[in-house]
Amino acid sequence: MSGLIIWTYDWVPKGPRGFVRDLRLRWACEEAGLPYSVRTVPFDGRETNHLAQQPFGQVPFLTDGDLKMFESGAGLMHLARKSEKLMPRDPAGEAATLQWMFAALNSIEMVSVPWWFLTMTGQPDNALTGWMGNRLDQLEKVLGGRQWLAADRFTAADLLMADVLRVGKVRAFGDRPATEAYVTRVTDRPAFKKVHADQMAHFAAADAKRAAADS
Ligand SMILES: N[C@@H](CCC(=O)N[C@@H](CS)C(=O)NCC(=O)O)C(=O)O
Repeated sequence: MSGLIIWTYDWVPKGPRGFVRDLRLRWACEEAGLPYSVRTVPFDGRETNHLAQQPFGQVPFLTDGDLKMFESGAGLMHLARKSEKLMPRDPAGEAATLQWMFAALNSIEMVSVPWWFLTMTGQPDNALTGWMGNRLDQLEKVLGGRQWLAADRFTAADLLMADVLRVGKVRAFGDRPATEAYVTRVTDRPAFKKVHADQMAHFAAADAKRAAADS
């Protein structure tokens, strides 16, 4: 298969629309001006139907010619290597970008996703609330002193961090003005708006296809 292909589900329920992580890869391609296409695997039967591409039955995964990758963070690193717009080429800028990409996934999302899950399942004051608050407070201090996480300009680290932080429940948890301004700044970028609309349109088209098949 030639060219960059971002794989996502053919359909998802309304709740996760706009947040399915193929958006991270679409967004990076748009920022970098990398041509890509989007293809799908079935949502129904995901537990078993594409384990060769993504061993947990999830999306996204990426193909680039003969190369195949799963994990949105790994896919983002792959794209960041292709474009200086996503990651500076000087060693210090690259190191700063990589460390903040890992921080987004391994220090913030690692807490925020289980915390979000517990709050969504009727446990707003759960065992992770203190941990979550601490992490967000620490990040608020960082973001109070800078516009961007790395290299004094937008990088893939901001794309990933803002994507982790833009979840409604996370934004509404406490008052952190620097973080809120940061999320707004990053998600105001035209590339984000485009890929968000594209993902919503993708799943709306899937609804229409399902409705036509049922009628
Ligand atoms: N760590 C993975 C997480 C992927 C993930 O959670 N994907 C969600 C969609 S955003 C999914 O496929 N959920 C369906 C499932 O887990 O069955 C990554 O960043 O790629």
